[in-house]
Amino acid sequence: MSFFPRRKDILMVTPWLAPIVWNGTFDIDILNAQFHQRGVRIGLTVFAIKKYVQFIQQFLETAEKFFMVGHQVNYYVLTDQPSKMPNITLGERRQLIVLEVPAYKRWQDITMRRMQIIRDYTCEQYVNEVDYLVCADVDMKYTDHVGVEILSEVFGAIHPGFFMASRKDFTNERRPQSAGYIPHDEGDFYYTGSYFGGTVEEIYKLTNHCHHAMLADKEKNMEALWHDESYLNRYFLYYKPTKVLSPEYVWNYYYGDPTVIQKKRFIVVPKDYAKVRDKR
Ligand code: 4GW
Ligand code: MN
Repeated sequence: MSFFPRRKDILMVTPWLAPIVWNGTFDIDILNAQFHQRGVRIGLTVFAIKKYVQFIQQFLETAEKFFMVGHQVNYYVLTDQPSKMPNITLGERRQLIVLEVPAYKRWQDITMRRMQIIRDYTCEQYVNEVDYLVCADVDMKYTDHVGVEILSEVFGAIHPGFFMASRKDFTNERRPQSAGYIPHDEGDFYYTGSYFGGTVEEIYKLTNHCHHAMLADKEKNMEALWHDESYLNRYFLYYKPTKVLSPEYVWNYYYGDPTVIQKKRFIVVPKDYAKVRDKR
């Protein structure tokens, strides 16, 4: 029955013919065989700066259970407090690499400067060690399978709050002067800033582009509405992802438990804002 669509309740392919990855649309055994044949190496980058160090243990422990099981994985944890990194026993062919990075004063800079830092480590280190990079927020945990089905040249994930929204309601940057600008009648999906990835080369291009967009705005004393997420959305409008992850891959129970989301694979850990955030 291979000529019948696997699911009829969701969009399985974008208008530019990139797969949208949903539960039930792929055969993980075929994909695993293909990626094992190539001996693929995967890097997972995650930032744990200031009070966000408290999220790293659960992030890594759940990644050990669900993220790319059976494949070679390098965790790159970028932190201002290397001594606070947990001691975790990792599976075979999995390693933890802690990289010390500065803690910017403003939280907007902490999140936005991730683009610059990833870019810099991409040519210095990642390119020698891995084939693909997955870049994630740390205030998350894995709760179900996330494997090689997500990998492709460059991929983004649909924000869980916007997969049913119309494009005029996407929270894109709407000021034409901003380097994150997207007009009301443009934009394919609203992508989350919490999860993206691709080949090391493509992630170099993506992070370099987003970093320069941020700098261009800074020159004008501007900052896009949702910071790095806005620049990422603008990037994906012009450089379309070759795979799009459904919100299964970045679910947030704040948006409930709709039946179309059959699996919640990677979910937002609710934050006690008073404990993790500064007042500024
Ligand atoms: C407000 O006080 C802050 S602090 C907002 C973000 C902060 C922050 C973010 C931080 O102090 N340390 C840190 O490591 N981050 C990293 O940026 C961390 O990886 C986090 O997951 C990512 C994005 O910030 P977020 O998760 O708070 O953003 P949302 O709420 O949009 O997921
Ligand atoms: Mn987050």
